[in-house]
Amino acid sequence: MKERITDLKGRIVFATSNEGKMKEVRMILSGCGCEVLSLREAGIDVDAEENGTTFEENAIIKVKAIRPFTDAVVLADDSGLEVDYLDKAPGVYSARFMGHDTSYELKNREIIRRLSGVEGEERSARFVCVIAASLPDGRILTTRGTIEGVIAHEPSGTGGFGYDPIVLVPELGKTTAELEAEEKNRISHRGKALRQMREKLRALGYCS
Ligand code: ITT
Repeated sequence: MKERITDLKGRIVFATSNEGKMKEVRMILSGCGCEVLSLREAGIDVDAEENGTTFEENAIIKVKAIRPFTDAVVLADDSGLEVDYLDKAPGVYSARFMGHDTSYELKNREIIRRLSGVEGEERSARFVCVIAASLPDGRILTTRGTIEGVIAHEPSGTGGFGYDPIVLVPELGKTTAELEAEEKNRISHRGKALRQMREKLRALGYCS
């Protein structure tokens, strides 16, 4: 087993290899009084098998896989897109939908295609994010955030990542890929779940 890294006090290791997530996480946690390290920055190279059937299970799998390698607080995000008309698919399989290496241009087109002829409220969908924390004392915490939307008829926007170009927020008349990064983080599933987790960590004295 790899050596335990013990000099990570005042630090949070965020267990993701998704650059888009990591960028948002850094913004949402900015000013929290902890240095936020990606796995690469923490020198940890572990890829957990996400074989859970819920966002909660997978987020916990990710933090548990990293716990043996550090004394820092470990956070992970398991997230995805639920499309109601598709029985909440791709859901926990969002990253693997049509294969990990398939471009999001194709994945997004395919979701739009599967909804052809479907109109109005029947196009409802949401992004879900569960943040798990593994604390140095062994406790596990989770928080959950969602943002409701509808699947757009055409992809639009270049911000964010993944399915952002096809998730239209009706109140704003924009997809989440058309929002400024700050605006997306203010209303997003990830912003909501991570701010709740920050509150919990603050109450326990792990960050400010
Ligand atoms: P890690 O497990 O390393 O964190 P991952 O991308 O495999 O990276 P998930 O298993 O949690 O992470 O899959 C999340 C997928 O859900 C992500 O790859 C996108 O396809 C989608 N997704 C989640 N949040 C999103 C967002 O804010 N905007 C667009 N797509 C999002």
